[in-house]
Amino acid sequence: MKRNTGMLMVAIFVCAVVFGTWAPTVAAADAITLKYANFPPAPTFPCVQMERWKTEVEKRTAGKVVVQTFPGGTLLDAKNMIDGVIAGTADIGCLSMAYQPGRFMVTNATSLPFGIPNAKVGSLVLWDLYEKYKPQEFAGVKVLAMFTTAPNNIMSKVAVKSLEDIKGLDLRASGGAAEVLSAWGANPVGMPMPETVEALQKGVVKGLFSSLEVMKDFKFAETCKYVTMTETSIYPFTVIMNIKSWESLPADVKKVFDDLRVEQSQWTGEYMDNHVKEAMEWSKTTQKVEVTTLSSEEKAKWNAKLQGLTEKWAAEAKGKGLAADQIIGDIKALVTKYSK
Ligand code: DTR
Repeated sequence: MKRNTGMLMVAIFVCAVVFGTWAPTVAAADAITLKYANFPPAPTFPCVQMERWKTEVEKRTAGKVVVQTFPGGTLLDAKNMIDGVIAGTADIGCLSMAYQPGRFMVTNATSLPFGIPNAKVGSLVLWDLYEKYKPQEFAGVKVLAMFTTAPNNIMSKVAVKSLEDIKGLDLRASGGAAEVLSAWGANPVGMPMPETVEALQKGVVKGLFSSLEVMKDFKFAETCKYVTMTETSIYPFTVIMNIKSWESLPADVKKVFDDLRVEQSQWTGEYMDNHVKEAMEWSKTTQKVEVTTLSSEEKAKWNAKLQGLTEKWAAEAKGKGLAADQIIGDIKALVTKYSK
């Protein structure tokens, strides 16, 4: 009996390896262990992309690198992410630039209303922008990926069908998205995404402005029964690595990480776009969420309110010595290029 069981186990193992259903990544005794911090809960997209990166890295380095992941702010939270990575609390961290807009001026320019149609395009635009400018905001870290959310829409407890409806409405948003809400007359309330769950429950906010996959991932569809499609702006994200941890890596591992940068950025954009569709199907069918699409007449009124935002960002950026007009021109050209 014992012998049969043993034989069976061996047979299963051989089949799994031969047919590729299980690739053993046996960590070498002297494997390099890297701590990867993330701020939102495990099922959300920043953590899904983190697990995908871990899997790819462990596979492509054949166990030479082991990535320990820390979702849910267990190692670093949203606001101390970059400083924690610079200090070495984590080797790698996932950062939402919108939570410190003044610190990440260049990359946050992508959150202006430039009509980025989806997360795939947003991610490719953001990556190219980063590559061209190598902004000072990331001077102390190695950048491993850049990606954006899908466009932001309004999720709320009350129906929003006109500018009248949004006037004075307390909606959660950060960075560029908060500026958009202000321009529409809403009252933006800034806080990192994980805090929004409680804020909605307690009635501190009446809804939020974000990409729509959160309707499912944070179960916002249970409280926010209305979605207003604005498809206005995105949130930029990056994955950064402590510079000393990066420099201590052997050349072959560095190559694996470098080769993954654009691939991972695009993968995340595509994952996000597909997941938004899935989350909205779920929200409509199981949660009876009502979706409002603004008429083109109404949308024109909303768009008109946003005209000053880019100039406002440009004035601030110029004050910081940045080539604001060139950055804006590049983003617009990249959006056109990748939207084709
Ligand atoms: N709405 C932005 C970005 C964002 C979109 N989905 C998620 C999921 C988990 C964390 C952040 C986000 C924000 O609130 O930061």
